[in-house]
Amino acid sequence: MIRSSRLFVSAIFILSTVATFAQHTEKGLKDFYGNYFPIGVAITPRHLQDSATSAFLVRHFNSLTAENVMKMEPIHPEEGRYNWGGADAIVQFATENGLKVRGHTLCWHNQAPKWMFYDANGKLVSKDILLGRLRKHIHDVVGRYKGKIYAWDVVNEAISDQPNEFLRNSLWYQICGEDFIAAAFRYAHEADPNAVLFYNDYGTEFPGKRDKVYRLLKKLLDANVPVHAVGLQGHWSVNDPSKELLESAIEKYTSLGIKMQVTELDVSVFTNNNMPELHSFTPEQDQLQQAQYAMLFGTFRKYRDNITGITFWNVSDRFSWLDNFPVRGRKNYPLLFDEKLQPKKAYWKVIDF
Ligand code: HAH
Repeated sequence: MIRSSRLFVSAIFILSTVATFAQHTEKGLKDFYGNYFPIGVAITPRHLQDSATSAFLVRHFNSLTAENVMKMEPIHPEEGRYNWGGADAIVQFATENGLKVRGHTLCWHNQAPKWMFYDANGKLVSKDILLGRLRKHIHDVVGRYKGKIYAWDVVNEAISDQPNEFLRNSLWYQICGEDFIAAAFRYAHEADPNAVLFYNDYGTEFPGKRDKVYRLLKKLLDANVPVHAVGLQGHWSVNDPSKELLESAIEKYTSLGIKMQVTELDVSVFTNNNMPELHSFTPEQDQLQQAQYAMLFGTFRKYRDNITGITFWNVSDRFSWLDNFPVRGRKNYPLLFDEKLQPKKAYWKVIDF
């Protein structure tokens, strides 16, 4: 009797050890791409407080980006005051669990604090003052995570969407002209000479924007500005981009001799700005999304020598920034995991090669 219950206890022990082992070794998305490139995801520090979500992150991803907490306004809301908490938590979690971190972003026209551009009398500051503030910001943020954040989106979205305009008419541009771009890269390189420095933008596959991004990169490289790579945000849809446009963009950028990443991938199921009558993921959307994800990852694999990372913008269809953009309150289903964190059909397409 004693002997059989001991046997029973040891059997349970062995089974539970095997189960734990299986759980830890269950393959995730990143494992299928181990010989290709890291697979990342944009998160908020809150994801790390929930053990089921953090285990899910570690299973599927080997790189993290902060969706918001490293942006200029959240991290540096007043001159001389920083909110390090969220950024520190993400970097610490990544370090403890062996994930890489991409920093996002150091110089952008959105989510930049007002104080950066104005003096005490509410007047726009001079170019010298603004560049001094930018330098201080970049040195403080990049310096704090030196050696822990391997890549930075230094400048985000500086190119204009207007057909007859080259650079976006932001406060950065109004005050500094185009010089703020080269300056931002130089400051980041001073602060961490080993960090890989990116110019990051959206719509980078469409010929008008693509040619402007190419022109900017070429100009920076010709002037020996330390720009090392281009980030295609990858806010795409079930229709866009086509394989042809994606390939021609990849070839055009990499002809400059720089690396690239897809930094903010999602595939919207909508192709217009209408509010649908039905808030659900339809079988037609599912089919189109599977095909689009299969095409995208097939292309990424083909260009593995040039592509050094793919990062998803948000974790699962439970929440996406696209639930509120460009149409507020329109639920989207742009990611590889559903609202219960289960893999969608598109997931199986992405790992089927
Ligand atoms: C991105 N912009 C930003 O890089 C990222 O920081 C943010 O969290 C979400 C999306 C995409 C974008 C935009 O800001 C304006 C128009 C189109 C696309």
